[in-house]
Amino acid sequence: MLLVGTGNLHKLEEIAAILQDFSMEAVSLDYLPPVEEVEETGSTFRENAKLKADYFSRVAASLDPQKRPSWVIADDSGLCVDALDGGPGVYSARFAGENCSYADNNRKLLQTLEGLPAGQRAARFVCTICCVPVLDDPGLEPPTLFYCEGTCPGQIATGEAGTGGFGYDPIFVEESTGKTFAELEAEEKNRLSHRGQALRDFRLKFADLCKT
Ligand code: ITT
Repeated sequence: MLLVGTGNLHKLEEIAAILQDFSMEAVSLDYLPPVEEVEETGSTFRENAKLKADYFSRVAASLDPQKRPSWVIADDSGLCVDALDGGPGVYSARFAGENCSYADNNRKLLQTLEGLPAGQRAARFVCTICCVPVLDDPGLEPPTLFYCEGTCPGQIATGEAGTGGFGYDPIFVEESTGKTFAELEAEEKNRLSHRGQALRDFRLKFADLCKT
């Protein structure tokens, strides 16, 4: 069983769709006893993804062995804008302040880039998945941990367009389609997105690991 360690229901929905026909049953955080919110103190996507995956793996290890998931994945992701030297990056969720809404973040980003010409609005979405085994599994020594990454290039629009997706999707114009992520069908976003790429990478690496 694979535990998908995210408290973000939009991410969960995308991950569930991409892992639909995965070789292992996938469960969400609802499967665990109530968990705390993990403090994302890392300065990179990898560090934060590992913090989350390690924490959920420890909680999962406390479950009855018959009910214990054997693997955990956690996703740390964000939007990196060239004109902001890669920001907001790992601070994407709280760009406009602690407990801000997606709309606050979008407004703040549009305002920050106001007046910047098209050629200088380049950005990319990044997703890092950290996959860890649930600790104290005697069959896995030493613990195998691996990372999967996906990057999706585009531009920050000058206004919002589209109603799909979540977060920065209405203001992120994906490079190959010229549409915002919020204008794409969910399947198309998953085919092109940072998260879709990272999860396809995960599937390959996981399948390889299972072979050895
Ligand atoms: P978990 O840590 O529980 O997974 P979170 O929302 O806090 O949920 P992150 O710390 O990884 O997750 O922050 C990711 C933020 O980056 C997210 O809140 C959005 O603002 C943005 N983001 C990531 N992927 C996105 C996507 O596909 N579309 C739009 N915005 C995205």
